[in-house]
Amino acid sequence: MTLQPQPNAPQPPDYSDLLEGDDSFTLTIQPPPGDASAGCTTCPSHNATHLQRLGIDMGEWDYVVALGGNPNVGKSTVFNALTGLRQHTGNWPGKTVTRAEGGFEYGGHRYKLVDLPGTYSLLATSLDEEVARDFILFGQPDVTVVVVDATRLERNLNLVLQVLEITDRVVVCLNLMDEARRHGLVVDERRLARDLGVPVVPTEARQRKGLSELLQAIDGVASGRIVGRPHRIQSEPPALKRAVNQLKTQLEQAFPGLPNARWVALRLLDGDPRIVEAVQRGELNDLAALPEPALAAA
Ligand SMILES: Nc1nc2c(ncn2[C@@H]2O[C@H](COP(=O)(O)OP(=O)(O)OP(=O)(O)O)[C@@H](O)[C@H]2O)c(=O)[nH]1
Ligand SMILES: [Mg+2]
Repeated sequence: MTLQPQPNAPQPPDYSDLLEGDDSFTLTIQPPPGDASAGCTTCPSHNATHLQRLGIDMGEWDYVVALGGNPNVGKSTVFNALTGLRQHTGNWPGKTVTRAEGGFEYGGHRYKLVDLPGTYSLLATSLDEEVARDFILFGQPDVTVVVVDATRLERNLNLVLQVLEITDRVVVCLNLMDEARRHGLVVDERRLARDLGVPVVPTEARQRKGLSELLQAIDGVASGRIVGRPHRIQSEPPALKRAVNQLKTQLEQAFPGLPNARWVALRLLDGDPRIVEAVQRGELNDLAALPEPALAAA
């Protein structure tokens, strides 16, 4: 990642390193929905590349997308722009306290989008953080979009790196780019994408800028056209590796189908009281289902 103290013309994102089996795939800026130049809104080719906001009226969906990130970085603003719903937004942290769900259609697929409370870490300390953590870890989203504040990258990347430890199906939404510009910060998003090994899409969600590119990246990762190759910590001491593997096997036997058993094993070894309790009570598989999602206002 490079922060340069002078503004540059924004470069189109380049995910060529991450593309799998489709060399022809390029990121092009689509006209915004409703644009008069967009052509006939009823023809299939239009609908294949344009966003249709489905609100709470999702019906069946092809993919589930989680929207995670630190508090107050614009997650609900992105959620509202893509679903047409009106989740509470405002300029202070902690507005979203439970998960909300809405839908959209893009690229011929139907998506369920899940707006999560803000969290600094997957090592949750508050109830809202647990809601986010549990969904990212156990809700088995097809894509996790981590929204980050471009003006506070270092702090925000902590969560990104934790999420990259558990899944490679990640898109980083580099939001508040207008604020970064105002502060004279230029983020080298191509370098960041290369360093992280997943797509990084600059956005200004309040102005609805960059959302076409965000949708293309989500669609690419969901469909498998874009395959993330995150850099992970390799230097695990052999004793830890043995203990984790042993515990992981036991967890998988006790909770068949449990996603991210390795992460749970690490938390148990660390003595995380909530995870210890969930294991003792046999509730581990229920974590992602609690609490019920809020129905966002249409
Ligand atoms: N300047 C600017 N403001 C933005 C942008 N995106 C969102 N905002 C504003 O940032 C504030 C926080 O946005 P929210 O969408 O509520 O943030 P959140 O991440 O859902 O917050 P929590 O639910 O509290 O974690 C709101 O005032 C938004 O209008 C952006 O790209 N640029
Ligand atoms: Mg929110």
